[in-house]
Amino acid sequence: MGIVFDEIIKHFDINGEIAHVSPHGNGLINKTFRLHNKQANAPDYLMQRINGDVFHDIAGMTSNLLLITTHLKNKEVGNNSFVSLTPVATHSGEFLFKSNDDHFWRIFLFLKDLISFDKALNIEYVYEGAKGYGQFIKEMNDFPVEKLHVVIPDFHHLGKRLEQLNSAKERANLERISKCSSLFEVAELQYDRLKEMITSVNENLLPIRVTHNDTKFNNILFDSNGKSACVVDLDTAMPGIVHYDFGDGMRTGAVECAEDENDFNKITLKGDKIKAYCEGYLNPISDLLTSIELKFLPLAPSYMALIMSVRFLTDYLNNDNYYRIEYPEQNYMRARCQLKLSELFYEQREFIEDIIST
Ligand code: GN1
Ligand code: MG
Repeated sequence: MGIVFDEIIKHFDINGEIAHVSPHGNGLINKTFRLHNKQANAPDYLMQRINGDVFHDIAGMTSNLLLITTHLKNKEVGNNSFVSLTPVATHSGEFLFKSNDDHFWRIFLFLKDLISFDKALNIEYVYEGAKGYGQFIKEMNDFPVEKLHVVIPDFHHLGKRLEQLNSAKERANLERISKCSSLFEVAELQYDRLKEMITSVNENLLPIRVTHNDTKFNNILFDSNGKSACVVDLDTAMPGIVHYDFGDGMRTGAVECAEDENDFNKITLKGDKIKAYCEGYLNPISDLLTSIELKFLPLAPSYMALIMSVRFLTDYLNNDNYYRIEYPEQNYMRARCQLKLSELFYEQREFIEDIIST
């Protein structure tokens, strides 16, 4: 991609000497690279180019990152398996560097003993991944949420996401619109089914906490014993409701299929995974959640799968200018799969309620 990495790396306060740079991870928004150190006794690093089309408040996002990682660092003591990300400063003490082509870059220490997975390997990983995200809520519970910037306003506001879809429809090409017409109908139906929760969210009836807001299964790192050890990708960590994290984690961590599963028959749910996810997530925070939070928790996976579907659909109609795609119809496939999951999770709401209440 013609990036002169050395020109960026040299501005950061790193140890050793970087031998080579390789692409890292499966994020859809930022570009991520691993910096491999030449010196065995010096660490590797993780370098990211922040997507400025998506993130307009990069200063606010970096302020959040520093506040959260500092807070989590203080919690590491006595918490032997849970670690925080470590951002690396530039020589002038900033945690960002702007390159000549106006891109923002940042660097973290690379956590070489920890690993992420796009899908849970087995039921223990479902439990542990969920527990890691629950732990994040717990550790941030004594942090003053008002100190955090709202990095992307209305990020998980379903009504506004539907409005964006409707305005994308007005501009989209007819072929794409007609391909999606049955999805539009199902999305509206799901929206109506979730109305009570949506109204409660819009009326601010649910407690605002520090939430991660992007709890995909691959944003949790595991140690070699399969224990969740670190929550990564804090870009959208900001004030939110616990349902965003619980729901988003469930739609990726407790399912059988990929986010863009093409084979409709493979889009299924299994009770044991849902159960493991609920139990893992609630383990660290069962004493913390209020009755109104618990009331809407069973609808959260359906809510989050619907919002993802609407966002993927919007991007498909906008000719794929937001999410990274690997094949032409990927956003359509993602939208179709997430909509199906929204329906399936809705059917599981009583099952989830039973697990939560026992
Ligand atoms: C994006 O880049 P990544 O994979 O961390 C998106 C999330 C979506 C996710 C869907 C800022 O996250 O909201 O859930 O893709 N992040 C942003 O896979 O839009
Ligand atoms: Mg992300």
